[in-house]
Amino acid sequence: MGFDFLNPVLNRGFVSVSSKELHAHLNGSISNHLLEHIKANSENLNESGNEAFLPVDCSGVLMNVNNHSVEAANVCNGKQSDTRRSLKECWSAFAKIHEVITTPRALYVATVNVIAEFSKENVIYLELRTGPKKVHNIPSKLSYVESVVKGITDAQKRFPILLKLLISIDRKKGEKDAFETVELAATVAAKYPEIVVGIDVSGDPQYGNSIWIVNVMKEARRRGFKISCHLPEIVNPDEAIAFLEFAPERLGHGQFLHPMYGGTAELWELAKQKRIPVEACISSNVASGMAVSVEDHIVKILHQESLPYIICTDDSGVFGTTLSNEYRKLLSVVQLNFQQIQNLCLDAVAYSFATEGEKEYLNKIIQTWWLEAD
Ligand code: 6MZ
Repeated sequence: MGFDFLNPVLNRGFVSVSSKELHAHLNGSISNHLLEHIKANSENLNESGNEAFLPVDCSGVLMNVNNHSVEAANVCNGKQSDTRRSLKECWSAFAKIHEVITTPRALYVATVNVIAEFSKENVIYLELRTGPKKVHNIPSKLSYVESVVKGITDAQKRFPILLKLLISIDRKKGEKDAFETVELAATVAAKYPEIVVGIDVSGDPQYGNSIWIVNVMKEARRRGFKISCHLPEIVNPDEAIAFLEFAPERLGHGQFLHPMYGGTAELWELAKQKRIPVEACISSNVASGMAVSVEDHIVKILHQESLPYIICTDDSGVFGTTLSNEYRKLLSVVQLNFQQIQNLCLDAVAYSFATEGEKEYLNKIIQTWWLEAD
């Protein structure tokens, strides 16, 4: 695969430290601004030839690292402010978004613009994840995924960003639906092997017991998928142990791994032994009450214990955040020097679901940037 499409990034002269996003739910990443646009234009969006890309104003988001200052304005298309929502309120926020994204065109427009927003923030590698839905005018789950893939393919041509898709299993929908989702993912991956690379296990953690989820993950792995699995967002050490024993490639959240936050000593020992990279979503976890404050977020302990983690947004639209903002929060509780920030960026590449060739290239870009910035 050629990487010429990333050249414009090299010429920007500025670099965001937050250049890779590995945990972003598509619908949860839709900003208010974008959702309002789609709502207001729902009729027109069905017309072909309608301009799908909205102008994205991310002024101030780029970080100037030439003077080693790591600051970013927290402004990106309606994502100005951190939004607090209880976990329960999160699910109704997703439901409200799902009520708007009800046509293949709306889904396509949402996909390209979510990507545009990440790209404008200098994200050069993005793994989006989404759960296939058959709703209103989206006739099948296959057509849902195909609209997303079309959005990804078109955005890939337009923006200097390498894109992958993870298909989400919604645990609330149960075992049968989960196995069907893996089957669907395999069908789409056969057609778009460079894009559809993984399975995400997410959804409301109050539903479903762990055993069937482990079996579904086994099947996904057998089919050749990489797996990112949300650890329960409620205290549930038994389930977390079952997930860690299975050892997905990455874990979502992980606040309750440590005994200080509700985990057991056994669970924490297992986490240290397995060393599975944790997708740390600081704003999301604080907003939804999983972590009391940024100071109390598990990422601080992961860092102290030299355990692997990646900084991610989760649902940048729903929680009103950006990836730069997440890095800024990390830096407010963890002392990192210039080299350590670069290492975090390189770690994110290592833990990504990109191919070895793509990882090599992304690493080269990052090293060139930081060399020039140093
Ligand atoms: C668990 C989450 C989540 O798939 O419609 N989702 N699942 N924990 C979270 N932390 C807050 N954030 C998002 O994106 C929205 C869906 O992703 C999952 C939920 O199932 C939510 O409905 P898509 O693109």
